Amino acid sequence: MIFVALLSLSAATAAHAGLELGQRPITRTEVATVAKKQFAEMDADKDGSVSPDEFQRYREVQNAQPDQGRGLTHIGRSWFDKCDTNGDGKVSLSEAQARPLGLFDMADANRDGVASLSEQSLAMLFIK
Ligand SMILES: [Ca+2]
Ligand SMILES: [Ca+2]
Repeated sequence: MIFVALLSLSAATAAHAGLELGQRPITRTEVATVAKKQFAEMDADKDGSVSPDEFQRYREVQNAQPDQGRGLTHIGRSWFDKCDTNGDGKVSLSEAQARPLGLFDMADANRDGVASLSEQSLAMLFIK
């Protein structure tokens, strides 16, 4: 049990680090995949939505890790409120993906599905 938890934690950390802005080109598919993985980690009871409690627990685990990724898929304190766009008190997978994908689309100025390093450096002025 603990081993599995540790495994999924290190995977989460790698995923966060991988989508750090300004390191390398990022694809739209990657953003969707990372957001989906984070969602699955947060949805502890696997009922297909993240409740405020599940979000809180995820944040506690995340805060215990020293090096947190920033950027498109960063899960910050206001993540829940920003993602719950229909205001039903839970975050669905599509809501969880909509935000990072929206940020990605903003960065991907030429709409080729890849945020190049120069596109990201522009986007960093707006995101954060
Ligand atoms: Ca849930
Ligand atoms: Ca919702």
